[in-house]
Amino acid sequence: QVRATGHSYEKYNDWETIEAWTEQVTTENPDLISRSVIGTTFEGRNMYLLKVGTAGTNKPVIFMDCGFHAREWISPAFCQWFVREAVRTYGQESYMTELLEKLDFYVLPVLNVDGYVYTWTKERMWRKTRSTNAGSRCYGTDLNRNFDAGWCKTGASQSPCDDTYCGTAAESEKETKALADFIRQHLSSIKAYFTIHSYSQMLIYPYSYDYKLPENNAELNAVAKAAVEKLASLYGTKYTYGPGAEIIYLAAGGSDDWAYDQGIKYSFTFELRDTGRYGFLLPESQIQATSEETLLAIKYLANYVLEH
Ligand code: ING
Ligand code: ZN
Repeated sequence: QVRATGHSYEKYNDWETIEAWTEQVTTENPDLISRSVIGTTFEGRNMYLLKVGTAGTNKPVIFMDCGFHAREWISPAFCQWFVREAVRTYGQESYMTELLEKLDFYVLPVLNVDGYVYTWTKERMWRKTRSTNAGSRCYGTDLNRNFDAGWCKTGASQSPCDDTYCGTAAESEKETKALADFIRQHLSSIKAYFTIHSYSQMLIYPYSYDYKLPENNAELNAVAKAAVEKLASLYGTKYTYGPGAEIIYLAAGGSDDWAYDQGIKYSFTFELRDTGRYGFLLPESQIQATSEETLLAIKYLANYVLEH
């Protein structure tokens, strides 16, 4: 058995440590967690997915991913924190217990594994994947510009050397394809989609590829407002919320817009702490507070989805 030696929920963990942790946390909590591999990355690493919830058939599902962008280290740290809090508080805290009995969380701790490894070994501010681009010396595609949602129409680059390069086609990246395939295969049970990024303290919902509003805009606005109020209740951290095109920028090919257009009516992008003082280099001393406040918003949203 592989041991996650050196793993800490209050530190940023390298990929080897996170990979070992996925195995250990699964082995130690067999009644609540199962692990699968939904695909492999460009460089051949496994893409792990943890299913978190009590046994049961036909349970509704909430899908959550972390680590789209390599340098946003607080994101994988939050996914790990979330899984630990789920198993730690199950049977102790009524809200979490009820959630885990009534639904399953699918948690993908790191989507862009190759990029994440690269930020640890070579270049801390790397964002994209590490795939090669024909006819260019530059590497990588922006996974959050690679989904089939107004693909590459706006707020994305067609140049492989840019940070927002959209790829040669929608789902050209193995990581995008594996995630999209999994979601398509589980569409009938997935009730909500959460994707965790940093930074800017925002709760974003569709659309980002166009100024049009989602059909349930009024509902999403009210739910987002309540979720950021929950989040702020712990440490006063202020979030803005709204449709991506309005509150951040026009950007086509994002996973939240794609998931929404697949029929997942509760689709949110979180931009965690901070607002720029440390930016992507958020100190490890803030992992606990960031994760605890975010957990409140996620639990609120999960409960809302369960009741609607
Ligand atoms: N921000 C997101 C990005 O991919 C975003 C913002 C959200 C764009 C949803 C499109 C859709 O640019 C970060 N920090 O990555
Ligand atoms: Zn991001």
